[in-house]
Amino acid sequence: RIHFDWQDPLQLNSLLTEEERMIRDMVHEYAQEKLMSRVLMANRNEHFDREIMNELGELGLLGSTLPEKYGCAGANYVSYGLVAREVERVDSGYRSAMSVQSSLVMHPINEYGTEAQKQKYLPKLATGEWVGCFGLTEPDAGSDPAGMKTRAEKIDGGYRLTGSKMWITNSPIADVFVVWAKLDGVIRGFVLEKGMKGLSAPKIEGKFSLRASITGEIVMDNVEVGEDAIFPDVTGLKGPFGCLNKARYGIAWGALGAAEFCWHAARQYGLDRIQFDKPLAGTQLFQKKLADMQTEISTGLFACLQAGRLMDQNALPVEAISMIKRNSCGKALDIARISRDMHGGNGIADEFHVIRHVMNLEAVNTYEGTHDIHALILGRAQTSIQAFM
Ligand code: TGC
Ligand code: FAD
Repeated sequence: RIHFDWQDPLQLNSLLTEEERMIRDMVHEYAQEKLMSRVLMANRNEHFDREIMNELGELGLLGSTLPEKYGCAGANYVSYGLVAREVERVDSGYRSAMSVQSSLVMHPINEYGTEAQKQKYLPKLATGEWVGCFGLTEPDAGSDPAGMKTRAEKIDGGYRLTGSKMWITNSPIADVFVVWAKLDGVIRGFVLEKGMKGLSAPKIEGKFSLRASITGEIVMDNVEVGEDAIFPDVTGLKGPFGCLNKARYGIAWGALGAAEFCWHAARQYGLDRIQFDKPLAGTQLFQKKLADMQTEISTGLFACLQAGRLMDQNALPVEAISMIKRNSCGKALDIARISRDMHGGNGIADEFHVIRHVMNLEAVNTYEGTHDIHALILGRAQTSIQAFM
């Protein structure tokens, strides 16, 4: 009889290269040793430890898919996904910090920036010396970013930006701000820097989700930038969406990492906890829930792996990214909620970590396109009828 590995039933591990496994194992060790030990108090006190960015940089995990000539690791997208899974196994907020820096700040600079912009920003973002943020969402434009009100106007020698962005990961500690604004009615990308006159990034307090990640606004009150601050060649929504594609792909892997934590925790809890003179894991209802978790996570990871292989060949349609982002986030949230229930009263105590994943996954299911928005993207793709409006 062939051995059944309950943790990897479909042998995903066998489809990874030696290098991919090495990167995964290195990040697993780092995340379990250095992140897991911090996360309880970070979440309780709503605190992001800035030092984590330097640690991620040292391990080559910031902008890891970008070219080595800018100080990046030049890894593939499957590795990027495996990294997201290991970091998010600990906390979605830590994965958020990493994926914003990598996919939403370094990726657009590399993809749309001038050589001078690349040389100026990428090496320092790669080491974590600088932290970046990405401003697309506004108080009145979330799912519909085309409705943004932030404006750029041409002035002598540059541009003047006015407007505000809302719900921006990393903004209060950011050195570099990639922001999207309308110039003569067309969406354009700009790189702003901390300390510019009129630029501020107040922290949003009182989040009950992603408390170990820092989130804020970006307020631009007549911020003047030079000609060198604009991305010269990208116009329209395809600019920001090109970044979201990479981030959504990483989230699809990451959310399943959080789900795996919740699944394994429920299994162990069920083996340890005796009620009615037997372990909870010996009841039919408990086992059915564990089987459902195992099935959803294992099949979901295969979808992510296939997406990663296609992305590495530049052959992944963006609609497929919507499918895996939506599937992973929705399933992970369900799994975390069920695991919380399987922990009984202990399930609401932060020492057991599951309630933190539940709260985090609420936001993960919302940001980078909500669960329903991705359904509408897929609905449009198969009917040719757009149902947004
Ligand atoms: P639509 O007409 O569909 O498209 C407008 C233009 O954009 C192009 N496009 C894409 N390009 C590249 N990749 C994609 N995925 C693209 N999707 C669309 C499209 O081809 C078109 O180009 P062109 O040249 O023809 O003009 O635009 P729409 O206004 O109808 O869009 C509707 C919708 C719902 C699909 C879109 O607005 C959407 O995805 N909304 C969700 C918004 C969102 O995801 N926001 C994320 C903010 S960032 C964030 O949450 C970071 S959290 C990070 C963390 O902490 O981890
Ligand atoms: P809305 O768009 O107002 O949606 C509210 C509800 O209405 C949702 O259920 C949605 O699915 C539904 N809905 C909307 N339109 C339709 C429709 N046409 N048909 C049916 N249902 C619809 N943004 C950034 O730019 N940068 C960041 O770094 C960033 N980080 C974030 C971090 C956190 C912790 C959070 C919570 C958000 C972050 N966001 C960021 C913003 C995030 O992308 C938005 O919250 C998200 O896109 C949804 O927008 P909204 O909150 O305005 O909700």
